[in-house]
Amino acid sequence: MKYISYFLIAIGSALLVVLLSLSSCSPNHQSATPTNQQTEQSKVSVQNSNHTVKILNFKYMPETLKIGSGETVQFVNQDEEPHTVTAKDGAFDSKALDTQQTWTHTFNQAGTFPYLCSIHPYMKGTITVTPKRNEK
Ligand SMILES: [Cu+2]
Repeated sequence: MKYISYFLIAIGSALLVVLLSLSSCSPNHQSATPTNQQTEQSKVSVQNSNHTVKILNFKYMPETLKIGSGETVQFVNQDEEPHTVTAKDGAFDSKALDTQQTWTHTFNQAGTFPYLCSIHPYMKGTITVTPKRNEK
């Protein structure tokens, strides 16, 4: 009787080892996202994003954002649906962002930049970029 239980334990642990090694061999699903190109930065001062726009419940939050030129905005998709951040004039396009995916863009030019989600075009937002004091 003693030997049988040892035997069973041995079989059990062997099975466990096999299962563990199988699960660790599962293909990795990491999406290979190409690094986002940012508009060429003339300044070295800005590295981190200065502002964050959340995308939640099919809305950009905040919908309108005022920033200084040279500043960076990080967009975070917190919906279960994919969304994009696409300039109306085509100046920038995040392409589809999956859940929790982020996209950052540096706005070096002053102006008003309306954007929308190319998947859900009723989603709209605006970035207003004001020139820096020491500019021109
Ligand atoms: Cu969308």
